[in-house]
Amino acid sequence: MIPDFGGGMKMIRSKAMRDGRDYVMPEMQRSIPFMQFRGGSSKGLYFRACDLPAEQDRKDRVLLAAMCGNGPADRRQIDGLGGADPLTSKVAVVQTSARPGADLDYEFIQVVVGAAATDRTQNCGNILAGVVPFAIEAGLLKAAAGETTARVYMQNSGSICEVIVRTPDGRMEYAGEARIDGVPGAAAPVVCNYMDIAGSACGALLPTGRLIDEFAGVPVTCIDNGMPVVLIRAADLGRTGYETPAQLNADAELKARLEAIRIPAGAAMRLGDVTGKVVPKMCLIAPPRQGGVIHTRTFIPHVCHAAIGVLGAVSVATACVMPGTLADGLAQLPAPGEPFSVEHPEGEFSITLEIDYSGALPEVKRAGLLRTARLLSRGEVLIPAGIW
Ligand code: NQM
Repeated sequence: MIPDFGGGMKMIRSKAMRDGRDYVMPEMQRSIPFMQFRGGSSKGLYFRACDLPAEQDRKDRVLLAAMCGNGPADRRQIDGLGGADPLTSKVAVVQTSARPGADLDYEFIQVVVGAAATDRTQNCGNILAGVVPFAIEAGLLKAAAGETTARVYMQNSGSICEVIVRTPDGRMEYAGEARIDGVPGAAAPVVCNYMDIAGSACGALLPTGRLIDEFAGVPVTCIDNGMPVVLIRAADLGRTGYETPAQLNADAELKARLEAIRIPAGAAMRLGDVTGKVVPKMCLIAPPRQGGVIHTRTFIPHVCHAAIGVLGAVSVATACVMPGTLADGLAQLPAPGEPFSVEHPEGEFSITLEIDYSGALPEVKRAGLLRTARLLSRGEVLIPAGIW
């Protein structure tokens, strides 16, 4: 059963000794119903929009309190439910959609680790994998018998993803045989078909208007097919692209060079001053070595991803099909109809691209991929009442 999704105030009473006598110290906390899901290779808190304040500043204060606690920036997020890592410091806010052609609206919020700040510039395809299961569990969406298909409107990017989950007897099924790299074991498949995601945050697939740019003396390809990404050949920075994330995370010189590229690249990609933002992602590319299309190491943007983000991988795969990008020449394209396998530190990420070759440049009309998700916990998160 789902928890009581009513929310509300709770009086938590504690005893304190003062002047040798017992006093009851009232401390007001507010409870908010939530669920926690692993979505793909990320993890986050999922809320119904109706259980949060409608006004954005207040909503952000509430979410920061739930994730990080009630105080200044804390890398450990010790006073909240956040996982102290960019991949586990994520929030989904879901509601039934009033838009034609959509069943659910999904707002993604990245809680910036160590900054006590939220960022909505990017979307998240991993957390999206938990949205339909959450909507079914929380009573926002009625499951069909056997399989449920829902069209999710992604508020951050203004685009649609069609999601298909298994619902035998009209209930979410989590157990299954699907495996995705970066997640141990197997689970029921969550099929995600992204439509028309070009220019999700930047307004154009090639936001600088060019296939190759140069920033801080380094050639790059800036692309946004669902996620703003700056592609750089690892060799151009004196790296192989096969280093482990731990090695790259310890590489202060590389990180400084990436940031020196990222700031002007972000401005050229129409993202403004990206100093405190989580986009664009910085992706080192190298020739494939596991039978895939290309090999990657992605900084999101200051920590090297253990694998690769969903829409980050779609943007990289898209650059691979476009002649004249930095991936052109490195990428080994699959046979027609075969998936694009984007290699990453923990394995690979397969994407099926539907491509229209009729224009001057190939155009990706649809990106299909497989994720899994699992409900991990549900209940009430408590925040100091004064914050609401
Ligand atoms: O690219 C990490 C993740 C992500 C985002 C990141 C994601 C995506 O692994 O769609 O999934 O790039 O910040 O969850």
